[in-house]
Amino acid sequence: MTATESTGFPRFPRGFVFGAATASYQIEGAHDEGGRGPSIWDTYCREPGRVAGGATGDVACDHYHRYREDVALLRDLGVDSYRFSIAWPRVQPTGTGKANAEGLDFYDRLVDELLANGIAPAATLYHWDLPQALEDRGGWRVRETAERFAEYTALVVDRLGDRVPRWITLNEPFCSSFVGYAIGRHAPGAREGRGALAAAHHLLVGHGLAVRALREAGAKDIGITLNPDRLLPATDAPEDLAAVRRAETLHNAVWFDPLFAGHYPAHEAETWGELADGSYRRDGDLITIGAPLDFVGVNYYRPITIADAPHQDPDPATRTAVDIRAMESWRQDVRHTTMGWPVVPGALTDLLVDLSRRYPVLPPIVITENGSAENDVVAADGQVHDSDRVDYLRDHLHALAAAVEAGVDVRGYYVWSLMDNFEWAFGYDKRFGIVRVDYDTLERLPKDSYRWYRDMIASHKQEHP
Ligand code: GBH
Repeated sequence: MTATESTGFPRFPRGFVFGAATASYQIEGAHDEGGRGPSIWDTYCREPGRVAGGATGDVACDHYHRYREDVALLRDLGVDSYRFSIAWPRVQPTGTGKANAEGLDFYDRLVDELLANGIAPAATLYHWDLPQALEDRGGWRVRETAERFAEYTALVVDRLGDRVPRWITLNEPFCSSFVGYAIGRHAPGAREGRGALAAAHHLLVGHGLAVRALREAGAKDIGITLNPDRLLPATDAPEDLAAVRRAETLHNAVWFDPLFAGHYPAHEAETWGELADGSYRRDGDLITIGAPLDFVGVNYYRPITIADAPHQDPDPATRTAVDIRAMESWRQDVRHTTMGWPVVPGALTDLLVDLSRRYPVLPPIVITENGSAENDVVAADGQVHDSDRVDYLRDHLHALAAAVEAGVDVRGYYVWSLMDNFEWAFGYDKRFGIVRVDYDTLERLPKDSYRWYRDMIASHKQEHP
């Protein structure tokens, strides 16, 4: 029996990358320092009733000032790579024009600190914090934002390209478009079907233009992070199966088809009616969007059970987004995290096997987020014994290893998240970290899950010296 078998750790091939992930608005704070301009999340958080407890990212984890301490935590964890995001409004406070040097300086220091500690930076260019000034001109509803995104990307890669070995253009464009513009649970909080569909397309175009800017600057390991969902029908009734098909278009096909198959989904019209014709789409866009990638990032948390629901919203695209969200129904047979999300590790294996079958030209997969929000408590011994999170991570890593075993080309795994942080509309109520953050003192406290992940990485390194 090998060391790994005796410890029960999942096993991965040599060269598999282990990491941890965060995002700028969720951890940085320092919202008005270093010349940073306001983002759509600064605005959204200030609108009454949008975010639980009226929370904002003004201070968050104060990572902007404490990044050295956070990099030390990453070093002790033993990760190969750290996925963070760059705040566009730090680099361009109004989303256009020349770079704000002070903003880039922060990421320059962070990148150097990571490299000095033997950790490979993986930079996400857009994790939802659009400069407010661009939203005022239409945001992702308009093509101009895609063009601005490519210019911003060029400024970033010009400064950091010599030291950042891995790039991610967008994080979960599904959220930036449908959750932001149709469901309204993310900034900018709109409820417009057409706006959301235009946003989806412009995000994809922006991604393609950014890939071009990165390649022109000589960047190598380039990908996009998506959140494909494993969708299960509540029953075998034809209405539920049709609802699953609509949800497939919305959650999966509208992203994977143009990126990896060169066309928009065939069933689009069934989902969005006449809005699918897309006056915002231009000849040549699919070529731009389909620029070859080195990997596809997959964020995975839970499967979604879909049941048909009565349609209420008159706008076909808003209706699909909103109704499908309403269709999520809870399973009674499994544990749920504090997000209310069912814990079904096997669905990760199935999702990945399915994706790789459906898209024969899919590039290698990297899991760019996976983790769980749990009811953490600081015990009498001063520690957080988050055994539910340890179980979640262990079971999902085993499920991932099973996908690799089944022949899926998976190259890495980033846990969400390095530390507790601003969980968007849920504010600070939900804790996803493997490190606890005390929001009064801003002290960091590694949890049991941090130690479990550290030991798992160490055992992998022992097996593959
Ligand atoms: C990821 O989103 C994010 O990339 C990350 O920033 C986040 O902290 C993490 O997961 C944990 O949530 O349908 O209106 O209720 C995961 C996708 C997006 C799923 C928001 C839940 C709620 C929108 N999530 N969504 S709504």
